[in-house]
Amino acid sequence: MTRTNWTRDEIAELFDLPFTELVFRAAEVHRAHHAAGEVQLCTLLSIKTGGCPEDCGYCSQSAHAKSGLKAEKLMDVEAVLAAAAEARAAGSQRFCMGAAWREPKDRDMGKVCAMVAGVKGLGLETCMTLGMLTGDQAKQLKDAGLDYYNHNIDTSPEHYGEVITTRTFQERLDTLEEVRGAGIAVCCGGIVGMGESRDDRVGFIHALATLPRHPESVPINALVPVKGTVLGDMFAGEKMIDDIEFVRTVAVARITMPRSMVRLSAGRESMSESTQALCFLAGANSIFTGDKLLTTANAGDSADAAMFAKLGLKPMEAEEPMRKILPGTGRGTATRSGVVEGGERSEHGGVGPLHHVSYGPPPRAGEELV
Ligand code: SAM
Ligand code: DTB
Ligand code: SF4
Repeated sequence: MTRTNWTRDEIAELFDLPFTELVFRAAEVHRAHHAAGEVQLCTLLSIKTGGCPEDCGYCSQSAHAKSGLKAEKLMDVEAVLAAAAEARAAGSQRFCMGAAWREPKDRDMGKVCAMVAGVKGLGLETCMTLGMLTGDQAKQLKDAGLDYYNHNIDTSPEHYGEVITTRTFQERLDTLEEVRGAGIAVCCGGIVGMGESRDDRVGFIHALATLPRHPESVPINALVPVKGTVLGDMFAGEKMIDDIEFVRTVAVARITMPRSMVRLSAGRESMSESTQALCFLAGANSIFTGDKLLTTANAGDSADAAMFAKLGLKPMEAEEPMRKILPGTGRGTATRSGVVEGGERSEHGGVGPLHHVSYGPPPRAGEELV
């Protein structure tokens, strides 16, 4: 039974564990629910860049920031599909499309839904992040075939107002409820290294781990300091978050949300391979691939292929554990062999550069995920 009744004290105690004990426990939980040597590959595309009316202090795309980013119009469907085809060729499993909107306008929904249907038609999982949604917009996205919606709480309820003033923490939760109500899987996480305290990191994980149902995906971003943003300028030249504290956050997310995919998201470009390896050991099992996130640089496929080879990691091909029980997905049980019992064999993976690295020894026979 997955717990959603974690207390803040329990989460604080996990953070306080000796580091090696915490990572060991997280690795045990990881192995009980996931294929520990497999990492899911996702690719991001900014389908509508810049000019956002929100004032998120970390974001290059906010109209309040002086990042020098030029506001662009919503991309054409064909251009999005071309980028998705490229991502698939590079071995990505999921294509995540992000728009710098407070919320989508109803007049944009037709184009956005066509993007979802088209990307899905290429055999990729789809994820969108478009800001706040009404119930009706969430339903339209679901009908178009959207698998995931990303909407982050970003930080603890207490720290939230220090980072964003134009929308509330509660409004984020309301959109998450609309997404759930429409039957779309939830991707929800946040950012560490925004000047928050340890107690805020406890509150951040607590808010996620006590949602009525855990998010299927939990992206943990390390702040990418962008010049001209409030937070980028505040932390210019400083180390935003200690590596060990970052790994602790990943480990606590893994322990408290055992079946969720924990994504090592923004900030990898400036992270050492050793820190990333510790994150994988502590239960991170998803990354963004490619040279670019939305507007900032990412590690890049060749660096990741080299890291996967060095660490003996393998791109994930099986369906993740929480989705096989999501109503209406028709998915079966994921196993280490990539076979989806009672469902179809995953059609993803095995095609891109990251699939051609040497992965180390195969899993032992009979070892299954659940
Ligand atoms: N406008 C939509 C929204 O805010 O929900 C979608 C796009 S927004 C860029 C998606 C997420 O990216 C944010 O919630 C935040 O967690 C993350 N993000 C944005 N800028 C970042 C940065 N500089 N460093 C780390 N994460 C960042
Ligand atoms: C998430 O939590 N991280 C991704 C995705 N969701 C949309 C975005 C990271 C953005 C990093 C800053 C940028 O490239 O603009
Ligand atoms: Fe806009 Fe999203 Fe950036 Fe906030 S994070 S400024 S809502 S694009």
